[in-house]
Amino acid sequence: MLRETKHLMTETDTRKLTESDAEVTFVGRSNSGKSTLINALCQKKNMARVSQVPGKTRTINVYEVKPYRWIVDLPGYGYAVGSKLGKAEFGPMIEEYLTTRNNLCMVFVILDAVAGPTNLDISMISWLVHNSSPFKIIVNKIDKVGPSKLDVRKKEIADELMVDTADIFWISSKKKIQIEPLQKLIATLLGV
Ligand SMILES: Nc1nc2c(ncn2[C@@H]2O[C@H](COP(=O)(O)OP(=O)(O)OP(=O)(O)O)[C@@H](O)[C@H]2O)c(=O)[nH]1
Ligand SMILES: [Mg+2]
Repeated sequence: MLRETKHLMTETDTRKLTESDAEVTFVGRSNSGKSTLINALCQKKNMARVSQVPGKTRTINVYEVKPYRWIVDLPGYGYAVGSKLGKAEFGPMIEEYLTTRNNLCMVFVILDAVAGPTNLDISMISWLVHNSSPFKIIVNKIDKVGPSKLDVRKKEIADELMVDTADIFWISSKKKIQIEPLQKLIATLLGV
């Protein structure tokens, strides 16, 4: 479905991005697993760069599923070294990207199952609601929560976010748990 995805461009300036027909993006805390998830979705080992060190993705990385149909990997927030936080707290590059892309059809907000929603995640979600941006919440790294504790953890996170557990994608990018429903949604959103 998303297997033919290729790296298209890397930019530090959102104004240099060309037009797409449809794009989806991933935002979240640094180290929440955005790049790992993009690789899992596209069945790649090393297309998007992953690291043990937070702050790996410092640029906007565009991956092309089909011509003009994009998956965009953004820098993580909450990793302030070398970057001044902007007024929306998650950095000017992210905010500019989110406000200028005409064909952005979904923002996936990735949370870490162990860390749960941080203040920055909550402010990102509030910002998206406020700006009427379509978004979905993904909780990644569920493999790090013991199977016996998973249901309780899901309820805790959903309650903190004031949503239903069924409204969240619960996944593990590393162990490839529940990747397929997300692949299908992205393929539909991008019309591929
Ligand atoms: N256990 C576990 N580890 C994961 C999972 N997804 C990602 N990781 C690990 O989390 C670390 C960070 O992953 P990245 O994909 O680089 O995270 P990122 O959100 O792109 O980080 P930045 O680029 O810094 O914003 C790496 O060591 C990954 O192997 C998961 O589902 N389970
Ligand atoms: Mg990354």
